[in-house]
Amino acid sequence: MSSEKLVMDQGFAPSLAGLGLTRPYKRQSGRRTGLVLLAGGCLGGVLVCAVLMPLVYVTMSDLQLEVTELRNLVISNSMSTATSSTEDQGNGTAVGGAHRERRQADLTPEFGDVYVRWGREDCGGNAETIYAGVVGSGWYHHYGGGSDYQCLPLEGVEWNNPVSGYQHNSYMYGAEYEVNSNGYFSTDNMESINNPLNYDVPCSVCHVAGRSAHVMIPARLSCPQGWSKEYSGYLMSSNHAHYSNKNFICVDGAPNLRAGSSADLNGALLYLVEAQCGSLPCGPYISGYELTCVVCTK
Ligand SMILES: [Ca+2]
Ligand SMILES: [Ca+2]
Repeated sequence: MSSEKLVMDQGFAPSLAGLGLTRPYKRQSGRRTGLVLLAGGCLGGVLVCAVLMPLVYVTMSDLQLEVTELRNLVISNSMSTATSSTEDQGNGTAVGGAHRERRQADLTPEFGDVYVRWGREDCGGNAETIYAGVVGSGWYHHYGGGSDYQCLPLEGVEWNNPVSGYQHNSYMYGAEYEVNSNGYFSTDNMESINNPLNYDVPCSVCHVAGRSAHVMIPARLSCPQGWSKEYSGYLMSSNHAHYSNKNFICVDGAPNLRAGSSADLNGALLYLVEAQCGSLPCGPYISGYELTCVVCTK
C-alpha cells in the first residue's frame, strides 16, 4: 500500500466517508496550500504595490515636469523664431517712430518691458499705454532740485495729506519744447502747428509684451540686428547756460504738442543737443549737428 493510500485510510478518510464526503484528504490539503499560496501572493502583491506605487508616482511626476519644461522650451523657441523673423521690418531709419510689426510674442503676457515715449500722447498700436501724461522736472534755472525728466500722469492724480502753501523747497514744473524751428521734428502729429516752441511736452509710459529689455541709443535712428525699434527722434536736455542740469532723453521725432499750451511759461525746458567733437571723436560726430536717438526693445 502506498503512503498516499495509508493517509487516506488512517487519516480523515473514514470519517469523511461517513459524512458522505468522498474526496481524499490529499486534495483538501492541496487546495488549502493553494489558497495559502494565493493569499500569500496577494499579500505580497499588495506589499509590492505599496512599495512601488510611491516610486511610480514620483517617477510619473518627474516625467510630467520634464514634459512641461520641454513644452515651454519649444514654445519659447518658436516665439523667438517668430520675433526674429519680423522685428527687422520695423527697423526703418525715418525719424518719428515708425512702429515695428506686431509679433507673435506680443500675445504672451507673461513677460514684457517698459519704456517712456517722450513727446507722444500714447504708445501706438504695438504697446500698451500704461498711462499718458506730461513731462516735468525741476525749474530750468534753479541750482538744485530734481534733475531728471519725469512723465507725470494727467488722470487719476492722488494726494496723501497735502498741506497748502510751500514748505519743502523741492518743486516739479511742466516742460516746454524750446525748439524755435520746424526744421527738425515732423509736423505729422502737431495738429497743423508748425513750430513746437513753448508748447508743453506730452509723454506716455509703454508696456510691450514679449520683450525683456530696452535701450535708448543716442546718435542712431535704427536698431541693431535682432532688436525692434519702438520709436526714434532727437536727443534733448537742458540748456548748458542754465543752472539746472538735466538728463538726456529721446523725444519722438513726430511729437504731439499739448493742445492750447503755447504760452511761454517755462519751467523745465527741453533743448536739442548738438555734438561737440574733440574728446568726442570727430570722425562720426560733427560739431553743431543735432543728435538723434532711437529706443529699441528685445
Ligand atoms: Ca518757453
Ligand atoms: Ca546745429
